[in-house]
Amino acid sequence: MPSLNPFADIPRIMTSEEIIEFAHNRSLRKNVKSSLRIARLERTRIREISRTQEFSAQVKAKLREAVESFPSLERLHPFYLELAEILVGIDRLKQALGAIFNCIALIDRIVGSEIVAMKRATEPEQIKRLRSAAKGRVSSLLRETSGNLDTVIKAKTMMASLPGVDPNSPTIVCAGFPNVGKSTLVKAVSTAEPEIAYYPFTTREVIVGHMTVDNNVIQVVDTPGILDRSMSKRNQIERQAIAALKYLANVVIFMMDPSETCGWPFDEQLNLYNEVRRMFAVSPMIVVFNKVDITPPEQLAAARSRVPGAREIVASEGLGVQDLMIEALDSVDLSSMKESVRKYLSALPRGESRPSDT
Ligand SMILES: Nc1nc2c(ncn2[C@@H]2O[C@H](COP(=O)(O)OP(=O)(O)OP(=O)(O)O)[C@@H](O)[C@H]2O)c(=O)[nH]1
Ligand SMILES: [Mg+2]
Repeated sequence: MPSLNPFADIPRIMTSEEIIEFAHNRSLRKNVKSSLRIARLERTRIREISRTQEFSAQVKAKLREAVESFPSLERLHPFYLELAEILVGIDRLKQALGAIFNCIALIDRIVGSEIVAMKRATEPEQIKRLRSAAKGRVSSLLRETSGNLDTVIKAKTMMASLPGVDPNSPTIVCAGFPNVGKSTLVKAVSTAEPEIAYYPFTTREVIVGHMTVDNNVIQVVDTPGILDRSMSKRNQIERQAIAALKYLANVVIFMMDPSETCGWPFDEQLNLYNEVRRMFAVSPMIVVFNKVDITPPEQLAAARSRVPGAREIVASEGLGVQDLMIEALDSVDLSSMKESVRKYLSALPRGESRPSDT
């Protein structure tokens, strides 16, 4: 099955030096049979022109492949487009792809003029020099564009490592401050295998897990923690979480840690909650207090008065998780599946052996 990530199936893109070496080797393999009755000058001419043409054709094919195998930015799902912007920069990427494509016509011009000269040459040595010159000029052009190829290679590598998302599956996105227990929840209910740790910034990329219920696939998305600061100060990792909220979420589970053992005061978490609510007013949002097992009662009471109606869970023990997920499904209008989801969640073993995608 092709991957849901449009970058996952792009063939490997070669660097400038790799293309030069590849095309050079291919051109030397080109053995042109010509009758020994033809004079040495003509035999040399036929062989050297043919090798020059082969070198040029191989270089152009590799450049064209780099550009054409790259997913069309115009048709990209907005989540991937935003991630390409965050991780590489769309303008830089477009400029790199355009520059690589322009090289193809330049190569035709360079090689065309050298071949004209080869056709007119009167000495075998002169023809060989002209082939060498053609190869040298094309190689210089490739080296000049090596930064563009490196940009496209880097973009491909970074984008290919992103999770596959199905835009047609209902999607629950879990977000909040770092270390509040987002991954613990996503891991408990889905196939995702995020790392869980006692320190913040454990999750550094968007992770997609699945709940398969009655042949329906629901995506459950774990995100990196976001801090309470202006958008322009947010780093690449936080901006990936924002992109998931913006482009993937049918419903958001916004998780807060009233115990503050995450390392940040409740007030700051509340500021982020209010910002996320404002930014994504269209998505239904469920606010949840996690770690209520270790929250002192007076601290919990204060939190309740600041955010009335927040759900309370202990993600690490599975307490309150079923009802939370059912409410999330209600919000994405999958309420008809409620009973099946309840059964699915009840059947899940705690901890070690959970369903996997493979
Ligand atoms: N006491 C208690 N600890 C919890 C609970 N849920 C999670 N934890 C712990 O909190 C710590 C952080 O959990 P994670 O799931 O990694 O938190 P996260 O929000 O994904 O963190 P980042 O990826 O760094 O943003 C881990 O040590 C968990 O074991 C809970 O309900 N109660
Ligand atoms: Mg995490």
